[in-house]
Amino acid sequence: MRALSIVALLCFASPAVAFQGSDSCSTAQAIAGSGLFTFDATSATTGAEGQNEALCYAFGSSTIDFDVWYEWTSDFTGTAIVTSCAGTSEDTKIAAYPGGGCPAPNAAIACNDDTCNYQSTINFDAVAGSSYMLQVGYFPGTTPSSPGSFEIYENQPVQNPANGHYYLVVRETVSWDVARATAESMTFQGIQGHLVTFSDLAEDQWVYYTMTGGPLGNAWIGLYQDMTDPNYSEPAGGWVWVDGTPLTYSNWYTPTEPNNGGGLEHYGGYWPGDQWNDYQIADGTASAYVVEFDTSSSTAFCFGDGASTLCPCGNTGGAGQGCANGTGSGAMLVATGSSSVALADMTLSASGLIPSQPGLYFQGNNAISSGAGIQFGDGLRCAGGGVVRLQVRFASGTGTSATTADLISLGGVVPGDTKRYQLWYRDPVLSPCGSLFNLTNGIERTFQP
Ligand SMILES: [Ca+2]
Ligand SMILES: [Ca+2]
Ligand SMILES: [Ca+2]
Ligand SMILES: [Ca+2]
Repeated sequence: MRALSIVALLCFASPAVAFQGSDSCSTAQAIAGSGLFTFDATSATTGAEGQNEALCYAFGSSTIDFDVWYEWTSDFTGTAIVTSCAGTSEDTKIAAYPGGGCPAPNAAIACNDDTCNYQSTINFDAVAGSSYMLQVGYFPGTTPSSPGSFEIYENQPVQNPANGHYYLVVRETVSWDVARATAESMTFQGIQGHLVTFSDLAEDQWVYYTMTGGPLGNAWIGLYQDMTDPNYSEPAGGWVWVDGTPLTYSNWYTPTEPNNGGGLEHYGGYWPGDQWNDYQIADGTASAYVVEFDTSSSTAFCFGDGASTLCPCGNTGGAGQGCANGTGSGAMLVATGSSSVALADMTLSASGLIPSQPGLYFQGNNAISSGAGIQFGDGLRCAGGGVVRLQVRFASGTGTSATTADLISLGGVVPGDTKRYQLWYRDPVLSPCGSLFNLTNGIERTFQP
């Protein structure tokens, strides 16, 4: 009985057979939630509503031929994407209106003709439980020849498994400076966004081809020409990334770009085919932009520099270091790798240690004394509370060491955690205060999925 009822439920819920759209908005097909929905306009007529919307104007016409209608109820509050990009090879046009029956004139909240080849993608702000009228039809003069499908989903950042960063495509035609400002006003999991920046071809291609399941088309990226840069020259000099990422990799459309067309092209974006063009700032062919959310960086804290908690015997270390050890200066701890729990590629490393001596890398939940630390041995104890011993490592002959273990697993780190780290190391001969051990500065990091 149980197996039968699950099968029955699956059949009933399958949108591939259940929905084809209604020829008239007055009898719009009710659909709900995210998923794939079919449309069949092969016997549809062109209705009276939604035929003169300013938002629908494209290639000299606002009409949507052979339209079929749905009333869609959202199950999320966020940006709804409705797209036919993967669902048909025909020349569609899609519009959305407030729910509750046939729309009034000029009530469209989104409309699109071509996003990916001749197929269409719209996005609009949806509220859970609210309904919206969706009009799926054809570019004027095009005759439907077969049924197709469209997908509805919430636009959320997607994680790149290679670097742990999250990326979001916003389908909106805005100028480059508006795209940049909007990207930088967004946050995801506590991390500020920025227009996408590329470190290498792999990241570039993942964004263009993989993250949305198909070629992205023309879209802004976080590249611009800094006319105050000493290397500025037209057309190729002075290009920089918005976030200060070094421009070590470029992917201009060859051989013609950048060409500073019209003398005004100083903003970077994709051209079809995963290559870049220099555009004017308000070039209307860039119909999307890509936002990137890096993983969080680490923050160093609790220094033996005499500015806060004093070192135990006046053994002040240098800037950014722990208290001075037998070498005469302090040891410094840094973290590398991402703060992605899934990637688990974080490494701690230290320099300025006593050569060949052991040290214990450890994790704490808290920053002691609000991050100022307390005196402990020859140094300051910065991390405490729920201490986890991570790994013992011996320093090299030049006083450096690094972890080799999976710190995420050892530390029981889950997304959203903030952890503090420190290295406690031996100083057996020239220990300035005589306790024979010392510590580095602390490192604090907040983790993402
Ligand atoms: Ca189209
Ligand atoms: Ca990047
Ligand atoms: Ca230029
Ligand atoms: Ca150009």
